[in-house]
Amino acid sequence: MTDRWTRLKQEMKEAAPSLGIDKIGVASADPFTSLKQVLIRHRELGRESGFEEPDLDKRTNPALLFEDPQSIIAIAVAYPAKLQNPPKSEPGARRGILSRSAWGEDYHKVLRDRLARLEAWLRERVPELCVESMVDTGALSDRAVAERAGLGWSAKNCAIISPELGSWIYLGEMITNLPLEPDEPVTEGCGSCTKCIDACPTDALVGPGQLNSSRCISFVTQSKGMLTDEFMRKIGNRLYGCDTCQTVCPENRGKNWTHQSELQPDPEVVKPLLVPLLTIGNKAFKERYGHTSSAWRGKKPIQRNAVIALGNFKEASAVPDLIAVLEKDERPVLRGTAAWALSRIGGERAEEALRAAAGKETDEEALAAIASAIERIGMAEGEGRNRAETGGEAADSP
Ligand code: B12
Ligand code: SF4
Ligand code: SF4
Repeated sequence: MTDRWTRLKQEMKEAAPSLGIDKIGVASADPFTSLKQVLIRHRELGRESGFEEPDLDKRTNPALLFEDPQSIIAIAVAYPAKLQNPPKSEPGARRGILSRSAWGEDYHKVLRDRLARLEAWLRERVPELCVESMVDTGALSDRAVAERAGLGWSAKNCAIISPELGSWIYLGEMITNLPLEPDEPVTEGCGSCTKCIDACPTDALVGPGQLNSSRCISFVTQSKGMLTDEFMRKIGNRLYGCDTCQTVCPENRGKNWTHQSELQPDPEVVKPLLVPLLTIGNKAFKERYGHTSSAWRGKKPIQRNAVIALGNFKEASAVPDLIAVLEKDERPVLRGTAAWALSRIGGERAEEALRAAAGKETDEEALAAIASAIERIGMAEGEGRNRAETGGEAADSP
């Protein structure tokens, strides 16, 4: 005879689509002992991003987060990978791109909603239910929980890849007092493929499933300071996040999930014109981006990345706009980055503006960026190249 908990688990999985959940699995709430060793080593090697929960005991021991935990229910919600009728990025109208994880409504909100629906569904059947739900910002490793619950395998690009859904999935979980039988981890894996490691623009994937976060473009786009020349070149036209190690993945071929209405993108928001972003006000930024997961670091990193993208496109028509940033923006990081972009585009007007700015700039870091920009522009001219006429490199356009 199937017992109450086996039946409940079965019914819960059957109910998943009606709760807006694409896959559900159950993990034991035992400590994540081997993960703890991995996280200790990860920290020792300086590979953390700083966005993780710092307490490694809490990260790996559900009993420190919940009294007498009996199981963890892991959920996955699938998101789209393709834009319908994407607006063209072309000379005079260059565009940047937000990573797919920032398309549509902020996934934290969407997954919290799904976890709340699941909790209500469970409570109707088990009134004594206790849960602690989390998405991304919770203490647990969402990927480690998902892997243990059989949602997918832990892949070489670090993502959890579901055999049915691919890696375009958000993860969340709920620690519970329900003694549900754990699922088995999936048996599929990456095999001999290394496409993601080979494609990573900064060699941030230092081994299978091992990321040096400080080199990951996703992290770099979310940082707030002045970037190095190497990172500015490699960002391409990414405004937030990076999808390269997932777009090249054969497991994602043909996968584009369009059934979650809140997660569908507005192409003009996720592939926006770059020039208007340079001067977007706080109110307009909040209206356009406030509902997406890209807004959590504020508008400054996105604006800095827009300046970089124009430089990478060598978009000569944007020179006056970039000069305005160089001369008038209140933020030294934006002024310094504009100097870099102008030097990448080149031309007399850019050079004149840089020389004038060098005489007026008072911030040390911005001044150093202007000095390097003047040097770079001089060198480019010495080589006799008209850089303003060469086409720029773009990345990750869907
Ligand atoms: C910090 C963080 C980042 C950092 C660092 C990412 C990283 N890989 O460590 C930065 C800002 C770079 C980042 C980027 C991205 N992130 Co992020 N991020 C997180 C966060 C908050 C913590 C991750 C973490 O602790 N990493 C430390 C590593 C060491 O542990 P882990 O990946 O959690 O666990 C794995 C390893 O320990 C490994 N492992 C275990 N034992 C062993 C043993 C060996 C020998 C090895 C090699 C590995 C290994 O297996 C575990 C399970 O996969 C999670 C949310 C959460 N609370 O967990 C989201 C999360 C991982 N991010 C997510 C997403 C979507 C992204 C991006 C795709 C966003 C984008 N488009 O730009 C990129 C992908 C970059 C990448 N290749 O990983 C999703 C992943 C969904 C999925 N399908 O896997 C998560 C789960 C958020 C969510 N709730 O949906 N992220
Ligand atoms: S998100 Fe981009 S930079 Fe980071 S590991 Fe993947 S491909 Fe490399
Ligand atoms: S690209 Fe290949 S190695 Fe990388 S995650 Fe996909 S299947 Fe695994």
